Amino acid sequence: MSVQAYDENNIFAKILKGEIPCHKVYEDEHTLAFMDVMPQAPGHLLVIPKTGSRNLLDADPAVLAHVIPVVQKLAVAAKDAFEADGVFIAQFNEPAAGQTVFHLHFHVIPRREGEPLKP
Ligand code: D5M
Repeated sequence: MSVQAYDENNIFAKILKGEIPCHKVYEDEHTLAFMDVMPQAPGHLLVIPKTGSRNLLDADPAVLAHVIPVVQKLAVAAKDAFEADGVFIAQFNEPAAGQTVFHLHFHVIPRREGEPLKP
């Protein structure tokens, strides 16, 4: 299976380079998290590695080892901060699966009982 080459000019790469702004909520040596500009529910944030991979299919497992604990930490924090009942974690790979920005990212979406996701 082959995955297309990483495009250094994707929008999240530009956020990492400081070329466009973001509403940052967390940063460490390997990871950045910021609010999604098209939130599907209050508190919807994105967690990305600082190294470039197109998606999960070409990601280095060593990078994932840094990113996944941050996803967990921010899921707990967002659930508390937004007084949610649960947290939806989503991650899309390639256009056929709904991916629109081609830098690996994890959606962290606090969910409340009975509250539908916005499209
Ligand atoms: O969805 C990509 C997600 O990235 C989508 O929820 C919108 C969000 N997005 C796009 N541009 C920005 C900027 N500049 N800041 C914050 N969030 C952004 P996917 O379908 O998973 O590829």
